[in-house]
Amino acid sequence: MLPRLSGNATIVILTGAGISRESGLETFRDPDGIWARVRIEDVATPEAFRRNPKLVHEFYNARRRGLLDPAVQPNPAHHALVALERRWPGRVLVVTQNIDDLHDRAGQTNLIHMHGELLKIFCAHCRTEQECRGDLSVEDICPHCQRKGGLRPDVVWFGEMPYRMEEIGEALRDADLFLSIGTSGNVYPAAGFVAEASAAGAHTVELNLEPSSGATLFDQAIHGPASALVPAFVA
Ligand code: BV8
Repeated sequence: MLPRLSGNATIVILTGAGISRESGLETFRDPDGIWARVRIEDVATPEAFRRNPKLVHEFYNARRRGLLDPAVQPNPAHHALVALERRWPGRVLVVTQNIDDLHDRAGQTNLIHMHGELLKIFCAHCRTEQECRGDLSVEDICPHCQRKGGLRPDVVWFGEMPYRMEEIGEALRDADLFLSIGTSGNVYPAAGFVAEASAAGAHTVELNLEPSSGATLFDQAIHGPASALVPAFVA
């Protein structure tokens, strides 16, 4: 159950791959996760894309196809966060590290995709963004600048700056409650949000299958599957 908060309290929620696991998407650092079968340095850095764009496209094309599988749908954890946003008189901001669109599909409106979105691409030459629901290849030509080889997934790779950090920082400074859901707490700057929210006086809670790397930094930690924990916690 939510802790006692004033009616106009600000709630900031960080989500990670664990919230989408029960929707059928893989996590990264679990024993059966993505980084157990591919190396970060091969597929999720700007250098990897320069070295072998074909391999990087194949990696994201497969994940895009997986996301668009009709069996992959928002689960009760995504829906519970939407219900919270709709009923809460104060501000609810969801900051997701996930590049899937399951929060969007569930109906979350106050949402920041800090690591980008799998169903968007941009041209590295002219920066034009567009939606993408099919496969991408090194042969594709940007419809805006007509140049070849620049189209890339609109995701934040290691070594790149996550999106909308200023807005996130402001929200963390205003937060009365900070919830971290389904993240192992290994990737910065997101892994540092709990300390920022704590320093600003927020009550901090982790909801995760198991204790994360930063579990001891939270005021409260509850462990179990997100589809059960989140609806119960935000009820
Ligand atoms: C930056 C691309 C600055 C998109 C991803 C040394 C020290 C400190 C920092 C660094 C350092 N060396 C490098 C850095 C910085 C680096 C970093 O943090 N590295 C780490 C590995 C040490 N960070 C960056 O590079 C970031 N940028 O710092 O910019 C800068 C400054 C100046 C100039 C330029 C730049 C960029 C980070 C973005 C990386 N992009 N991927 C994609 O392909 O998806 S990271 C990848 O990890 C995903 O995006 C993912 O979102 C992110 C976090 O993972 P999690 O979501 O936590 O997933 P994980 O599998 O780890 O955990 C899942 C959890 O769920 C588990 O705990 C599990 O128990 C739980 N779970 C499972 N099932 C369930 C469940 N929980 C509940 N219910 C269930 N059913």
